[in-house]
Amino acid sequence: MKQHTMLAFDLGATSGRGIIGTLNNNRLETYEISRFPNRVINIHGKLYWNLLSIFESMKETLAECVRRKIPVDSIGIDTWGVDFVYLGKDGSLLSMPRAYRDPYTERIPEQYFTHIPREEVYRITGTQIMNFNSVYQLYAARKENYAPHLHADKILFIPDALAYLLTGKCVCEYTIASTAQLLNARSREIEPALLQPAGMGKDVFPGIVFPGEKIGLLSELISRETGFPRVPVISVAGHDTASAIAAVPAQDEKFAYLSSGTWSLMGIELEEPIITKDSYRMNFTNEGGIEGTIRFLKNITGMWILEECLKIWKRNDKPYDYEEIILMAQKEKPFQRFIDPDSPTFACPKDMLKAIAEYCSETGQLPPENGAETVRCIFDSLAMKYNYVLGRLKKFAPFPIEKLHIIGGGAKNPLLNQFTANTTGIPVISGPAEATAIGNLLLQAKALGLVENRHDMRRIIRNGIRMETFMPVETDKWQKAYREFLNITRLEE
Ligand code: LFR
Repeated sequence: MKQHTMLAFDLGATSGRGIIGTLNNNRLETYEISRFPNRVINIHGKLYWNLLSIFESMKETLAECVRRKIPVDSIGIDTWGVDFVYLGKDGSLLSMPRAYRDPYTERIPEQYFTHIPREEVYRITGTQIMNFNSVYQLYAARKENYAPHLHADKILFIPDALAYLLTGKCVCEYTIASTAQLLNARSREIEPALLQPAGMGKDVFPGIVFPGEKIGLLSELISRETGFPRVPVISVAGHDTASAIAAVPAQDEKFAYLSSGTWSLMGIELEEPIITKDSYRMNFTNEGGIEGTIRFLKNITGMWILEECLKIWKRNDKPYDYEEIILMAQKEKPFQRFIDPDSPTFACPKDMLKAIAEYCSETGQLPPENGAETVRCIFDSLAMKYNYVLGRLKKFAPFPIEKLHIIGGGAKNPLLNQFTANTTGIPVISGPAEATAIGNLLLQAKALGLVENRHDMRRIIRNGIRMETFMPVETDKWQKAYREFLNITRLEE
């Protein structure tokens, strides 16, 4: 078999990366070729992503491949969900994309539900109600009379927007579209009625394409500018979480996954959506996966809280690295205080340390006094929240959940992996940490006809990475602390 080399662009809320993957005899070798910052920019109180800077970094990555003589056969792009850009009639970008943490959607869903009731929106889409979903962003933009919204001819989600900048072709990739709360979960098409309150019709979205289809060739202009050949840009699973889940190295279907990064996405893989009164009440989502699968999952606030604390410590001349943080937490006394990571106070506070301290005071607990106490509180609380969501997930799973696969950057935290095994009482298997990029690369390989299906993909991953298993220990102690966590956070079981 000819050796194939692919380039994955994997964009998260804090950084973007170019990853080269080479598939040779069913072995995938990967390495990072570029890494660039991604951040939110505040302009007159509105929060934006700097799409042009991302685009520039992508072009520099292409030029770097040329400099290093890497013979790339295709390109794929995955990013975070829900955000989008508006294009004008002439195809020009009307503005930078608003960032999902922009408070413009605060209290907007409730107003939207005066047009279409909340239950109805969930019944059609099966998507969890979160105020940053594209449907509410569009409605908020309409209410603001946001000029790009009023003049839009087309809307492209972030991976589609970047593919458009690279190829000039407009598509609406299915997995990323499924985060918008605009898709009909059954027909997998945009539901026009849901766009009406935002004053738009279905034709603002290009036709849906599925992972594995080709979007187009790299544009002649960029090819000339960078020296990079005109290879196909492939529609992978444009949503980072979908790409990550495609890369869960599971052997059978009896698993739950936790895709751990800025967000922690916990769920199961299904053949059909589950849209019931209970899934509505517990706000589980049915996002689109590869090969017709459904990602039945829940968003849990993940490393975001820690990332925000790290930023503050860095500003205060305490630039802790990840290993130090883990060591600090390990040495600290357990279960001194708990937070609910998903409390709205942690969504976008000006000062995360203050937000944690206030939460503790309000719930009758002593606020953390130093970095070690803070990180221990974050890790204890995350592990507890994972157990809480897993308990709910078990009620829906059509199979016994026998293990939890933790993938993504957060999988590199052995302490939290062990805590999670202890609190959930099931084995935790960690890795790959690079799941999003690996999923992206193997979906390109599938589009090129090099692998057959997700089972093949997962076998390649299993053979190629080091996985670690964490068996539950001290479960009684953790169960007791879990009761305490439920008491403090007032979460109902
Ligand atoms: C993870 C993620 C989640 C999505 C959140 C916001 O990076 O894509 O799946 O809910 O970001 O887009």
